[in-house]
Amino acid sequence: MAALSAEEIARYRRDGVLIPDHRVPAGRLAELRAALDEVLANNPDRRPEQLVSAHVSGTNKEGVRGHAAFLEIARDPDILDLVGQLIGQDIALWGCHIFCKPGGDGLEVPWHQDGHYWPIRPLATCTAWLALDDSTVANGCLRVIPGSQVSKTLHAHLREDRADLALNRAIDPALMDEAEAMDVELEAGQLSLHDVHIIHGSNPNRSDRRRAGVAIRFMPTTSHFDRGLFKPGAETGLHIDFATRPLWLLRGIDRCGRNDFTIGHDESVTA
Ligand SMILES: O=C(O)CCC(=O)C(=O)O
Repeated sequence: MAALSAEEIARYRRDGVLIPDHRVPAGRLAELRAALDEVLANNPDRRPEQLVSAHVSGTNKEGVRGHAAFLEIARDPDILDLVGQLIGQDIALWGCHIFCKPGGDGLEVPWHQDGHYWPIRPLATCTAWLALDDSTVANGCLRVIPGSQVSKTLHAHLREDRADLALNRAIDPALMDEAEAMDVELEAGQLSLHDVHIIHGSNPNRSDRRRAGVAIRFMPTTSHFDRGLFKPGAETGLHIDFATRPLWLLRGIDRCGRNDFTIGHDESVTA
């Protein structure tokens, strides 16, 4: 079992982010990178920072042609062991978003809290952000404000419809201090874990090296994925449809008893 120490768990609770001592094996990483190449080739009309539901193969209802390799990695027992120590052993997979920033023109991800957009009540999610390329300050690694999740407050976000942003909602700058930011630098195959309430974002990629990562979204099944809460795509500028988004029960049982694990699993969509 991939295990976090008591100190690491305490650090995650305090900071809202953790880089566990874990690496995806080289062979697996190579498969994922090949799958990424296919997803990029199959979605030429979609910005590569906006590849939502990349784990759903075929043409999914959110318009992205994903790849089963990303579903496979979401089922990885080591990753589930790590996540389970943070959110409990009843785990649902509800999302998987590739953020690939090409060298030279990779978009900025504005400072935001994910919880702002997500129809999960009570709001609880751990994201495993797996680096498919080395992710560094130079190529626009993930940045977080450690501790910003502790109060579990969702702060006001402002709408910014700029073509150079990967999302169109950004936290009101008066409500945070960028000087407190921590750069989450990772080598390809490493991952970070972050809490649903943490303030995070990333700079544009001004280097000539691609920065790709996949954000795998896990929630405890004590929470309800409430499909009716938001209108499709209304909140983020992303093409998302929570009404038809498939969920997978990966461990344990559906504790709240209200999650629907059948919707969106039409064979032609997820096969
Ligand atoms: O990959 C990035 O730069 C941003 C990731 C992000 O916003 C997320 O995982 O929620």
